[in-house]
Amino acid sequence: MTRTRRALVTGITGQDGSYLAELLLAEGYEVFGMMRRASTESVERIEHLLDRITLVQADLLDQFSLVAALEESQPSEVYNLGAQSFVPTSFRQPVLTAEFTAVGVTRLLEAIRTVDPSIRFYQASSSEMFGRVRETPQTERTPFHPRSPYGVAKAYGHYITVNYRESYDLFAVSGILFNHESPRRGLEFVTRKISDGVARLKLGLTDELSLGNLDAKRDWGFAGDYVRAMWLMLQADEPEDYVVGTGEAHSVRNFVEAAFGHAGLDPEQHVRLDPAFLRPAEVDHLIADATLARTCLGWEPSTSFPELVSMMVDADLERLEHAAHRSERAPVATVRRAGEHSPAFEAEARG
Ligand code: NAP
Ligand code: G4F
Repeated sequence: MTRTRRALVTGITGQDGSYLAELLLAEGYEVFGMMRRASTESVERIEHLLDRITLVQADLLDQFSLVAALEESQPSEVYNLGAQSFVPTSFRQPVLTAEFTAVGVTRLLEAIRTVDPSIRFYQASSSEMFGRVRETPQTERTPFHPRSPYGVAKAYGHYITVNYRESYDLFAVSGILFNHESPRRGLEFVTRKISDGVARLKLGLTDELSLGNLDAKRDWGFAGDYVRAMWLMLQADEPEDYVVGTGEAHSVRNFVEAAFGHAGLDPEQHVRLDPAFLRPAEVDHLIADATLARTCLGWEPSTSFPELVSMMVDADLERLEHAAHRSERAPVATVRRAGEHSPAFEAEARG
């Protein structure tokens, strides 16, 4: 009799955690999700899965809680998606970002080494590590030049994963994933901020959308496609790191035009440039060469850029219309974060 495979997912409450949990359940896994303690639970993205997954309380800051989470769940696969993942916050809280996003990886790898070194480990590395890019497009061999404390922390997490693979023979791999989005994306990330803003404009809930650098280019895909790449990486015969992206780049301006166009709105009339949303150092242009993932894993993205934009705008329209019908106030995407508006930050942004 074959035993049900078990997976432990850190960051289960996040965008990717929710899609990965769905995929693992569909593949027949018993899914354990690691959640940190909070005074109010943030299970919105996994509410529909709560009767099919087991939540384990632990924190990437706490070594013993990680050991206990592994002992409790006894997984054969661990997906480390937990991180402080918002780049502007990493400029505001660089030390905490390093604790979660960098050293947290070592804590988890140490816990695996202690509890069960046969566990297969996936690390959520990021295209943000390429930063000021050394070549275009970026592959697994492109050198890193991170441009934010987040990117630096991810580079540490990436190399410690490689190091534990080489030192201790762990099946530990990194997926260098380019930006991936969905209707479940956090409201502060630019794509969701735009789709939410467009929906609010369309419904007459606001009359402007404030943004920063419209010239930055990203290789944007659909998160649902990308979690499949994570899973495929842990099913491979040999541990290997992979770049995952669509191979197409679009500017923030392109995203704005597509989203406004989809809703029949004119960006010229509503988009306001606010220097407070510029960053101390920017990543200008990311584009993936995912040849290795295509050839070795058979991975392909299934969602085009226009499909992604339409999906996100439609979902936000539906959500806000539904909320209006229930006479509820929906969360506002354009909340001003204290850190993005400090005098020093704004002065630097204005040059
Ligand atoms: P996300 O929506 O921001 O989710 C991050 C998750 O990490 C949340 O579940 C959060 O829990 C959890 N977390 C934060 N600090 C933690 C701690 N100290 N202990 C335990 N859990 C903690 O991010 P995502 O978009 O799903 O991304 C998943 C991972 O992929 C992240 O590591 C991100 O850096 C990386 N990545 C993302 C992209 C992308 O485009 N989305 C691209 C490349 C790499 P709470 O709910 O408690 O806050
Ligand atoms: O949506 P963003 O905040 O994502 P960013 O910085 O590319 O990071 C995301 O992708 C990484 C993968 O490369 C992940 F590792 C990371 O965890 C995260 O998921 O910003 C995208 C671009 C930036 O160039 C930013 O300057 O959009 C530009 N932008 C312009 N106006 C804005 C805004 N970004 C935000 N968040 N808000 C704005 O108003």
